[in-house]
Amino acid sequence: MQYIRNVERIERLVDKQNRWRNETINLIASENAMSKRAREIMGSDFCHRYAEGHPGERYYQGTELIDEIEARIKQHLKSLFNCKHIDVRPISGTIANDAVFSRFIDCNDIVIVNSTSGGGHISHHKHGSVGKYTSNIINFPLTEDGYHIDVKETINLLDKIPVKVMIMGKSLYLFPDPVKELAPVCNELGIALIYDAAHVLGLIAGKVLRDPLKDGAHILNASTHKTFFGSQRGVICSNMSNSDWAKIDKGAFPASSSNHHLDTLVALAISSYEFIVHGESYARQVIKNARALAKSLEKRGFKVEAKEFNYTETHQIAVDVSELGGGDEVSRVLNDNNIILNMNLLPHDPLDKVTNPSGIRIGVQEMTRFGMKEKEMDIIADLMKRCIMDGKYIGNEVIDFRKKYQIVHYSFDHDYLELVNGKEGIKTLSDIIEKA
Ligand code: DSN
Repeated sequence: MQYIRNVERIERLVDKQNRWRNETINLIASENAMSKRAREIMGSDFCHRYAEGHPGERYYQGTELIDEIEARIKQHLKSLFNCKHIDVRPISGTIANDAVFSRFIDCNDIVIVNSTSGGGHISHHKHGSVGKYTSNIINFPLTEDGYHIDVKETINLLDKIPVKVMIMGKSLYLFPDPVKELAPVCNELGIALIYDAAHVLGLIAGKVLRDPLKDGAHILNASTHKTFFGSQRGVICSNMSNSDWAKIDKGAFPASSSNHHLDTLVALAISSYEFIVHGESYARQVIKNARALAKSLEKRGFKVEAKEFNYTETHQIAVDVSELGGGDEVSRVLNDNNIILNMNLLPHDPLDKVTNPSGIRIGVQEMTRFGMKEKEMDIIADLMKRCIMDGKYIGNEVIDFRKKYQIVHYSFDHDYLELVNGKEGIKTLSDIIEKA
């Protein structure tokens, strides 16, 4: 009986999470929400199954149906991401990174990356994936503002130091890295240029950011659930020769995973078709919302970073809250008021401030997907101001506000709603689902 009580406790916690997160304003920059249609397909029989290898060349029987799904999604994502090769098997962005790094970085190779306070992802550093292969990791020189790679200084550095691999892309990601400017230098010096587009895959595919592969990156890795609004997985894309790609193929399987979690692959397929239909208008709204939120926060007295560059070219903005208690305190207070985001090192922070950095990082992609626009960004800025600057409890206001934004837009759920809007007997999402 004791175990039944434990099971019930787990079920209650999951139920509480489902209800609570539907009542919050989620501004975590690395997350997003899937449509009901994509989410509900998870938990199918595929969640029990294995399918090592490639469609049509598996090591198991019983894979005919996943073969068709995987082959279809690869074909459509190749045209969406405009690439010759794609691997959809990595089960996360970090696994995608590891699949590639394990093939391109040899012991003692010199690798150049974005520093931690410059926004670099943990997998690019000594305690993450890169650190498994080499300890020779150097940082890109940054311009004075801290949000851009200094191209001239980087070229000087590359002239002096025999770098083998360049890793661009980052987690605090306000502006894209300069692929077009540095790719010719990499080609001349034989440096492999890997672009980690985990945060911005949806903005690249949505055509609001330049395409790093088109600009000369040799490989693009990404996760599929940040600005791209799929299930939690990873992808690797490239236009390299078949023989170079064969190395990466082995990096994905068997070097970094065996089975590749087929139930989330099926959900990714649904989300990808939603992206193919709606991705460009979604991506445009994400950028408008990020800039609108930056301006609204600035107007209310927050120190929003990178004002001189119009704040951002992505889904993210960064705010210096060092005079408001620091990133740790501000993010906790907001959490207690149902606004969820994370503390973040800012480029000029020393590394020992990692547990209470100067900044908070804000991403607008999930709230955009729930149908919010510039007007709603202004309301969010006002809630944040009253909470952090005036010390008011605004948690219940957040719950009331969020009640109006429950349908995932840029999705087939929303298309269906539009289609039946006003039809007799259909008033709520449940009515629609029942009648569908
Ligand atoms: N650490 C995550 C982020 O929030 O950017 C990505 O893995």
